Order: sequence, then C-alpha cells, then structure tokens
Amino acid sequence: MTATKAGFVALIGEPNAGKSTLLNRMVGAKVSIVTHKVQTTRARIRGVAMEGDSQIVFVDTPGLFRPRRRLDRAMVAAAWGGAADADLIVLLVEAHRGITAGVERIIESLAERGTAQPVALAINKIDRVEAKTLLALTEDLNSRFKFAKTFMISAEKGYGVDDLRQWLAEEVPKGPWLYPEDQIADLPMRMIAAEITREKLTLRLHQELPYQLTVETEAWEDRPDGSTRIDQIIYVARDGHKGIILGKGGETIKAISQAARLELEEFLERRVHLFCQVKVRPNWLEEAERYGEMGLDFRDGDL
Ligand SMILES: Nc1nc2c(ncn2[C@@H]2O[C@H](COP(=O)(O)OP(=O)(O)OP(=O)(O)O)[C@@H](O)[C@H]2O)c(=O)[nH]1
Ligand SMILES: [Mg+2]
Repeated sequence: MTATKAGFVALIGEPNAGKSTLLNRMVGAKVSIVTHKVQTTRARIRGVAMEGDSQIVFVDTPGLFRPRRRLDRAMVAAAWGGAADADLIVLLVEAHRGITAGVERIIESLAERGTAQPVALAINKIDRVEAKTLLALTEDLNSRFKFAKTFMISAEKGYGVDDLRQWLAEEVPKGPWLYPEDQIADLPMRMIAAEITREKLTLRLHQELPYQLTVETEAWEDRPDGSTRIDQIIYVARDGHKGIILGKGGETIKAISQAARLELEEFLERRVHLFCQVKVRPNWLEEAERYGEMGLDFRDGDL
C-alpha cells in the first residue's frame, strides 16, 4: 500500500502576479476569476489538484499590497492568513517586473513573520522575458530570502508548471486526502456564480468602478426542466455607478449578464437564466454582511 499525502499550498504575491491563473492551471478548470487588472481576487479560494498519491490543495489569495480601505485591509489579511495556515507557500514574482518595491515588502514580511513553512519561489510570466534576465533575477531574489526552491514558469502557457506540481506533491505532508478525489474546488456555487459576474464587470468597466462594487447571489433555483434560475444583486456605492453599469437603454448590463450567463452554462453544463439587479448602497464597503458574503472577515478591516 502506498501512503497518501495531502496539504495546503498558498499562492501569494503582488496583485496581478498570476496567482489565479496558476491555480486554474493546476486544477485544470477555472475556479478563480482572472483579469488583467490588479486586485481581482478578494478572498481565499481553494482548488484541488491530484498528482500521483498526493492531493495538493492550492489556496489562491488576494494580492499583497499596501491597503488603504477596509476592504483592502480585509483582503491583505486574508492573504497572509492563507499563507499562515498552509503547509507550503509559493511566492509568485513577475519576471518582466522583477523586484519591485511591492516584492521587497512581501519578502521583508515573510522574513519578519518567520514563517515556519518552506517557501518556494515561482518566477512567473517567463514568456515575457529573455532567458538571460532570469538568471540574474533568480540570484538576486535568492540572496534576499532562503527559498526552498526556485521555479521558472508561465502560468498562462503552462511552462514549468509540471515541475512545480511534482515538487509540491513530494513536499506535502503524509496523510489522508482532504477532499474527495473528484472535487476541484470548495467554494459554494452561489459564490462562484457571483465571482463570474464580477469578472465580467471588471473586464468591462473602467478605472475605479470595479473596486467599488460587489456581487451577491440572492436566489438559486434548479428547475424541473433542467435549467437554473440565478438572481444576483450588484451593489454599488453611488447613483452614477448604477447608471454606468446599466448603460444606455440597459445595454451594458445586458452584455455583462449575457457573458456571465454563457460562462455559467458552460460551468454548470445546463441552461441558465441569470437576472442581475443593480442596487445603490452608499455604505456597502462598511457593512459586515457584505464581507461575510465575499468570504472575508469584516473585523480584519479594523484599523
Ligand atoms: N504573459 C503572461 N501573462 C500571464 C501569465 N500568468 C498570468 N498572466 C496574466 O496576468 C494577469 C493577471 O493574472 P491573475 O491570475 O488574475 O493574477 P492574480 O495574481 O490572481 O491577481 P489578483 O487576483 O489581482 O491578485 C492576467 O491578465 C493573466 O492573463 C503568464 O504566465 N504570462
Ligand atoms: Mg487573483
């Protein structure tokens, strides 16, 4: 009998480093939303990957940055919490951006926190740079922190990802699997559905607006005809934001919910009727209930 292994691997890094892209690739399905904008992921999202006799539970975390608002503070706290609870940590650094002030701060924090777990370095987006710059970057980063191992990857193209997965499969502790073998995520469906809509909003809306809204799934009904009706509320802080999301003659919200619906149908493998309503709630960023729905701890945002 071969002994099984299982453990949690936290993916941390600056916003936009490619953490969610890597999680999705490791899991082989889109369980965490991805956009070209920073601060897309807001809470800890777990995805499960199997490698031989090992079960690796990847924990996608919000990007680490200097928080300003309550929501930002709660996000950063969730990210460090994800790292603290994990058996292993993978720090993602963008190859073409190198050692930014943000990366420096994360490395300092890792050292200050004295994390007991091994930390692997994954230099991501290597498809964007020439090979020769990678060596210098690897050396520089390794002179600043004692990484257990360095990987050069492209989460998007899949380069180097198998090596990383195999190494993690070796390193996770011996023990029984934590999830059924066929489970890929442990996020409630209503939250995945809300995240999909938030991704479409983020892709479509400009500047600050994506950071000023949240999406909640209000109702979910699996109908006898095999379709599903999903009702969602998009909370915004200002009247003007509602107008922008609705668009002229409701065009914008229509396009957004259409894109979200198509993805939901693919995910659920059934027909979906999606109804999105926009509600103005000037104070939603200070409401504990909203944080609970996002999977964040409201009190983490206390100053
Ligand atoms: N060229 C290239 N782009 C990548 C790679 N990995 C991720 N990206 C892109 O980088 C952007 C950010 O990716 P995400 O996975 O959302 O990054 P994240 O670290 O989860 O970001 P936050 O959730 O905001 O912290 C997206 O546009 C991705 O398509 C890569 O290996 N190469
Ligand atoms: Mg993300």
